[in-house]
Amino acid sequence: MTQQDKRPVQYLADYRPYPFTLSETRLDITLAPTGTRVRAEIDMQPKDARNAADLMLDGGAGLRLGSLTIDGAAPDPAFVRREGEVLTIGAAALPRTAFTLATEVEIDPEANTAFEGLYLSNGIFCTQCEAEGFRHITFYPDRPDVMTTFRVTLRSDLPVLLSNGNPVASGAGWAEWHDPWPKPCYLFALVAGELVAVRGSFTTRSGREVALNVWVRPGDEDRADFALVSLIKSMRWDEEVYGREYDLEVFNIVTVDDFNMGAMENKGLNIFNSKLVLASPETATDADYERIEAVIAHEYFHNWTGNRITCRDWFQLCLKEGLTVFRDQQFTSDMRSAAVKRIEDVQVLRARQFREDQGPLAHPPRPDRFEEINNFYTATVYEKGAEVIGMLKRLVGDEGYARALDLYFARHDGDAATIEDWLKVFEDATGRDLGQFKRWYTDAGTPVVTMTEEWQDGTLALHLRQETPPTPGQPDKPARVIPLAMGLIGPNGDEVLPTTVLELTEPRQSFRFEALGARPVVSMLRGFSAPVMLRRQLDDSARAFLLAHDTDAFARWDAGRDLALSALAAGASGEAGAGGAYVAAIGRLLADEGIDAAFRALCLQLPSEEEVATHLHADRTVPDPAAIHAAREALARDLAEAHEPVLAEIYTRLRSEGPYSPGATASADRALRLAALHLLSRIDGGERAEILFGTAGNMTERMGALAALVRLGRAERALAAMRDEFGSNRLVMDKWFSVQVMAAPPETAVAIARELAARPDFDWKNPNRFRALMGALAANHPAFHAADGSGYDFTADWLMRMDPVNPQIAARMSSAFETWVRYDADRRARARQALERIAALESLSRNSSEMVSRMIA
Ligand code: 0A1
Ligand code: ZN
Repeated sequence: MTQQDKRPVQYLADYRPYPFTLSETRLDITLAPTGTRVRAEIDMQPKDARNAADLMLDGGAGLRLGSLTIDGAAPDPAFVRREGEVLTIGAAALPRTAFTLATEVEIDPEANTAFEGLYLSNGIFCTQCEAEGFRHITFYPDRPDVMTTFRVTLRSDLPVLLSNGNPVASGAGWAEWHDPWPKPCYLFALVAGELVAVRGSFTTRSGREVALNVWVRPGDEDRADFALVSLIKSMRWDEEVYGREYDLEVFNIVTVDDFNMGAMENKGLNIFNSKLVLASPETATDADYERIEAVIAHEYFHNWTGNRITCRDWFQLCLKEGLTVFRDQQFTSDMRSAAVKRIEDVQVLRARQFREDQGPLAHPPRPDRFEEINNFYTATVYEKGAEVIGMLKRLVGDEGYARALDLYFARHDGDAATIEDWLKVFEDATGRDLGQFKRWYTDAGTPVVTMTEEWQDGTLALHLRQETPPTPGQPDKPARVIPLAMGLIGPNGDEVLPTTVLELTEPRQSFRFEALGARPVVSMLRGFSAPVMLRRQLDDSARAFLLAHDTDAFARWDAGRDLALSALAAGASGEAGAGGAYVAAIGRLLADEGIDAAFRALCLQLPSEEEVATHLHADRTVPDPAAIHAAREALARDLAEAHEPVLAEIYTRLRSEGPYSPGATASADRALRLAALHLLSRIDGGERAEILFGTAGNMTERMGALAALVRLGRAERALAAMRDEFGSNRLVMDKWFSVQVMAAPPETAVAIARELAARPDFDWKNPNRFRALMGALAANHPAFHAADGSGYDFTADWLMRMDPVNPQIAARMSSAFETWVRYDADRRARARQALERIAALESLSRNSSEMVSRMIA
């Protein structure tokens, strides 16, 4: 680790308020690629005039300090110390009353390849300050509980100069912005560049007109409309559903090509990874459109849940992220299909968060220690954080939730709050004691709920047991409160008990249902009412029965998934013909015209190989990646052979007609059509895919066809055509890189990745391009876990190359290894070796060092 990276582990228990209050921050920034000058004036006051405290400011090693004054005079140098990332001014050199600290620093945005702080992306100056990026712009108390108003002057010849808040004044080469809402510095942003705006406006419910701008590079204007429309929908929805109104005269969104994450909610100036804004039918898939709509909403919703009410410290990250994900999920459910959205969200949760919870990186939604906070922007903090709120809503009811949220906004507007504050609001609004519920925030791990049934004389008893496996640092976990939504279905398919929520609060608990005429089938965990793994003895015919009759769409889909998983698990352990029940059930589903396309498409998608591995591991079986792959391929082929006529009919009937629409109905038809295509391609040699690739008028179908061709190893022509047509479109070329590795047969994937990485257009310092390739290999389960260790080695080599350039990206990608302990001894040895090579790297970043040491602990 380098000198500046040395910093002790941070503990939640060590939280202390900042000893100074800030009343205004003024920044005057003269932009230049290698020498940007930042003048900062901070008006501040000690909180306790009698007990003087040292003034500690965060400041990265890249800040070249020019001058520092207090009320206009330089302090005695004996009282000024710069150590690591902290500048300390001794209390003796400070006034006891209000004072102004002024600093002047120079920074080098062009050299900033980590994309944290101020950097240049294709000639556009932009910033990323969450979580601790502001310290790379100027000396400052870089912590979320220090809030103040900002006044910013930007100086540059570039035509567009943006910062937070409202525009105050501008002239040739300068612009002034004022943000009247006190905020922590992680929400600061500036943008300067040659940009054009796609403009709109929104009138708030109290009649204020807000100017909306989506800023893109000239030439991209025709791909920004969807984002603008999504923004307007989000603004309206937040007023209607949460009563939240926007609070500035202008809302700016800027797209940049180099961005470590998806997007950022800077006050009034959201900055987006261009892949989450730019879309046209020819270049973006249905999934891209859905994600753009969701992320635009997510960032907008942060204006209240994140900005007006922020986090006291970074341990509370899920206070804003869990809630904002929950809100964007609600929004998407309202805009599209609630049932489909729920199933999609659970798929993501199981694939990413359950996986995280099973391995060495498991942590609670609210961690209590970290070395590098950027390593905690995880599926647990985001997606599980949202699930926890969903459970809370289920426990207190919709009305209780609405009352609690009103109280939250009323009580904490302008605050930097904690999870304790959040739970107290719910307790005060609903009268419910949430002491036990809090464990969902403080304890890691996915509870396993085991259910057994007992049937006698018209009474059904459900015996439930909960256990949460140990996770790092948390060997024993007490019982949690688990809301289990369930229903009962009679043998004739009628529902005999509509959805009821059982509250499991003890390690073991039984529930009885009496006076039942005949033994019903239990539909359990409806709507995925809690993020748990459910274990129950259910034979394939009962699963098929639920898939046919359950009234809850999620539970119905889940019954089909269970059937598929049990077929795949059996297939992977060498059992031949294990998928009979699943294949037959899918046949009935396909024949039922009453079932909508979206649902059928979801049921036709086999669980991913990663998911099968997670399932096996939870069952204490060592997954064999090659066997899982073979079993999945065999099951896909069985499905195709058994249902060829109906699949072919679906494929032909759902041919796209008319202009493209990214809406739920049209995209569901395309999803079903492509699911059919993928199965059919197992038996038609790829003929249909070849034709579709050549004729499709939208990227969704083209990519679907291309993936099928890549899997069959006959995509050469299609790939060349795509490169010729879209070689200059970065976002499409990211897909081009990705699909070749993600869908490649396992034997060839690593070699293909190697070849692609050697191409001159593998611009690896661009996070999207790096992720397109490395993320695709990590997602190709049998290739990443290739028996010869080539997947591990290739990934480790690139992580080592990326780490000094962009530690955040290297560290995030290293989580590809998080499941290494579940595999056989040979693979474990190879994975460990790869991780140890990374650990041994001289000057390894704090980011990667923390990740790797947690993984090999
Ligand atoms: N708050 C953003 C996510 C984000 C976090 C960190 C970043 O840079 C290191 C960038 C964005 C969100 O939830 O969308
Ligand atoms: Zn967020």
